Amino acid sequence: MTTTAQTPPHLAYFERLVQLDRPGAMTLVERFLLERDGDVASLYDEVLVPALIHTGQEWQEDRISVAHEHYISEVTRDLILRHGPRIWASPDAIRGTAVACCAPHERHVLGLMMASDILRAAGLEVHLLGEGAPSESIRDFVAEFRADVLALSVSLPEHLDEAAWLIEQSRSVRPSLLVLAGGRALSHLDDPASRVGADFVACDLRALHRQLPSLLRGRLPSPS
Ligand code: B12
Repeated sequence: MTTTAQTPPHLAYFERLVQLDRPGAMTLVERFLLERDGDVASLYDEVLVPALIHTGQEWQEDRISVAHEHYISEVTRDLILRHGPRIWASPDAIRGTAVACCAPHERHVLGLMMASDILRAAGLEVHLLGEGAPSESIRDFVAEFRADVLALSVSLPEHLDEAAWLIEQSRSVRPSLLVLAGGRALSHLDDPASRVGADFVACDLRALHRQLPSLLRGRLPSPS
């Protein structure tokens, strides 16, 4: 593929990384952010997420290798870590705590990292546990640190039952917990929140950003 001025930014980003042009991909992202007044949520929604989905298709159709797909994921992880903090609320605006993790056995963590940045922008201190923590340990962590919010990500349908169990367990030790969930496994369901017992499910970051103020209202001190 040749990239032109009309090439959608996610494909231009993907193409840079197919050529192992990491500096080029980073420059493209910087330019995108400059044009969007530093809107990191748009960077996620319009560049990084569709680029990852495209990467999955290219991998499935054997046009890129597994190693290449890992490389693209890792560069994308670096970019989330680099640009996400631009939108975090300042430390004096923190008014609640969230624990963010993948469902047990789930390794797809990039969506959770992006969602965590949206939560941090809304004034939550997010303790990101990432992938691989066992359910009992997550439950105990939620209780010990008196989390206000549990943010859970589940990409593979075979992890839905464990996600539901984790949510039930976490609620049993912390009844006031607000449970937010997202991830590919929930995106095709008719009633995803009931399937896992979450209060709210968002499969795109705009929906999360829009709904957060009303979801948090009454649970956390109002922003001053
Ligand atoms: C990168 C990747 C990997 C990487 C993950 C690296 C990492 N550190 O995250 C690795 C290599 C580990 C991997 C492994 C596997 N993968 Co994979 N992977 C992908 C790929 C290409 C991108 C995933 C991604 O980051 N997507 C983008 C994110 C941002 O999307 P998202 O998670 O849905 O998140 C969005 C929303 O859902 C929401 N959200 C997410 N979490 C949360 C949480 C909260 C609280 C909220 C509010 C919102 C929210 O916000 C995000 C932004 O919009 C996808 C392709 C695709 N279509 O996604 C395949 C894909 C998901 N993988 C797939 C498969 C099959 C696998 C493996 C089974 C392969 C194998 N044989 O080993 C393993 C399973 C590992 C496991 N146990 O989890 C399939 C899944 C098919 C299915 N059954 O549904 C896909 C779709 C590829 C394909 N086309 O076949 N994978």
